[in-house]
Amino acid sequence: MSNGTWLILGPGALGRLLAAHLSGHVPLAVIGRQASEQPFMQSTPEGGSRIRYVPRITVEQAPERPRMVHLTTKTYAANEALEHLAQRIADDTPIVLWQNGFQIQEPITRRWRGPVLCATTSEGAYTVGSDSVVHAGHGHTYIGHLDGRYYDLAEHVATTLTVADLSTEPCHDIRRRLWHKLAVNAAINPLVSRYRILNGQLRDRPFRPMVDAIIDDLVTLMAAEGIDAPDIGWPRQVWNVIEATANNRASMLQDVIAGRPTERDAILGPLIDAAKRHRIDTPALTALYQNTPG
Ligand code: KPL
Repeated sequence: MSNGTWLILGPGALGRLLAAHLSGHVPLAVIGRQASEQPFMQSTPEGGSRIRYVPRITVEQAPERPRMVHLTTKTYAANEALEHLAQRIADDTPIVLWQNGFQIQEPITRRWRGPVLCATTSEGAYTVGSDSVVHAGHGHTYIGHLDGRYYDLAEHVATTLTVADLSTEPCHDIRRRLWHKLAVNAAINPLVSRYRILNGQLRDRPFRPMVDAIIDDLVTLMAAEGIDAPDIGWPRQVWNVIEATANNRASMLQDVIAGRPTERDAILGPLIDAAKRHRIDTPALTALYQNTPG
């Protein structure tokens, strides 16, 4: 495996989606628990499919000087995965964090010696078996540094991803965009995973008032945290996403069904912490946290 390679750490849905798209555009390898010769298969729900040969390696086989690392594990696995890889690669290697929520972005940005970019995406994808990914819905990705630094690098990554057919934009306000996604996820994911329903069912009783109560808490918290509301306001932002993803089985519901840990702490944790910091009472969010498996 040569230096200059783009490494994707975490062969879940997002990692496979990136690998399938970037293949042929940049030197690439996917790091997982086991090396494999098997190609990745990418398909769409309509039935189109393509096969991509991307080297699949273990951490031990990683080159010492990769061009960059895309960390695509779930939040709860991110620190351990990065620490393991850090023993192998140069400590100024650029990293792109693709995790939901706002739990690990700040600490990794502060402690890693090289540039750390954060990405937030609305691409929809899910895995099938150990080698396939279904690209369920086209979305858009934003990428940037928490303090607005390394814009050239963000531009380079965004251009490469866009050429590889994953529409991406560099931005100076990734912090705000991460909080926006976190807020929307907080209003949808814990409820649908608790009641095992599709996103669109939140529009019906008895769920609709539950979503509205969460939005009320989010409005107060976001204002206290200094996060600008979306142009269309919080309620419309949340309900628009529910409408647009009505037939989705949200990622947290997929985790619960598969018996995996959930992203509860990554999504609700920063909100509960902010509520404590600002001494704000958030009954709907607190109950949500207590009723969501970790
Ligand atoms: O991002 C999502 C997720 O499933 O994690 C939403 C927006 C809720 C779509 O399902």
